[in-house]
Amino acid sequence: MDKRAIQLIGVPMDAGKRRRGCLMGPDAYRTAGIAETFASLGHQVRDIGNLAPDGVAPLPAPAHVHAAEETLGWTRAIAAAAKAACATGALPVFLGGDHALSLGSVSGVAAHAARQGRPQFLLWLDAHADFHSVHTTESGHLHGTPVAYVTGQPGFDGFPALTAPVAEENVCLLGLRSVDGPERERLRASRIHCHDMRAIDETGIVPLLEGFLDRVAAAGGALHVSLDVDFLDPGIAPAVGTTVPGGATFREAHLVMEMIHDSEMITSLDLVELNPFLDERGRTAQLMVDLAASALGRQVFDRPTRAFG
Ligand code: HAR
Ligand code: MN
Ligand code: MN
Ligand code: MN
Repeated sequence: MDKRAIQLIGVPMDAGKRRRGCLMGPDAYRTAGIAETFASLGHQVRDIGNLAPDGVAPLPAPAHVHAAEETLGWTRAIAAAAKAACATGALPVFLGGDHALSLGSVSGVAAHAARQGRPQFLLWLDAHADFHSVHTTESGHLHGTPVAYVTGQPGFDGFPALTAPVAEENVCLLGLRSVDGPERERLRASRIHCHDMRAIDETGIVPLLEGFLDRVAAAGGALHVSLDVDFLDPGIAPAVGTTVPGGATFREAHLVMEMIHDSEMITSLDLVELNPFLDERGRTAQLMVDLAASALGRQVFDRPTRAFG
């Protein structure tokens, strides 16, 4: 991979759900040496520190929705930081924080891609589909909504109007094993590519991901990768509030990241849902940093760039 300018953007947010602790995520990644790790791969790293949410006026949301205004304030601040990072030519890495941060990161990077005339693609590595709207969520947890928001689904009144919705057919959800009823029906009616854990069991991860990366390459797209800790099996990644058994293994996860690296198409990355309060001696934070390193070029032997597209 070409050496890149990487911008680390700390997002200490907990607003996307009721259980607290993800706000410690950015410092856990720093403690695990994320900046030094990327620098050791030859990249130029700048850590801009932590963002804070914008102040906002009250938002019309159903009463059971948790921290709607705070989430909106974060969305604005994160989207602005995403656009500013992309404008410098850097590859932003968002250090979460819970998955509601992707309301801002993905909408921000997609606005930048649209200005460049490039289609935005989104790879969502997660046990969950995160395809609720403010009106369909039963838990009221907005970390379960960003895929719906960034693809322009209805039900986000009061949130920033999307300048560049991500086309449904450019979204790939990989690792699914916990999808709610309303999400399933809307996903079925959409053009989003969904690969559950059974698909991974049956064919392995390679053909599923290859098909997607081929489409990104053929379109000359920008590629945002959103890595939720709960994509991983809880046995290797305990530090998340929403563990679901049967997740990606250590090698499956690294292989995904290595293929992303070989495609040379990644333009932005989220590391989300790490809850250091639930970790065991930093092992989950360290694994997330190591996975990010695989996506950005760490490998035993160089391989030729894969002929995607
Ligand atoms: N679908 C459930 C809900 O909406 C759980 C969502 C959990 N989401 C995350 N991120 N942990 O994927 O409440
Ligand atoms: Mn998620
Ligand atoms: Mn999840
Ligand atoms: Mn598919």
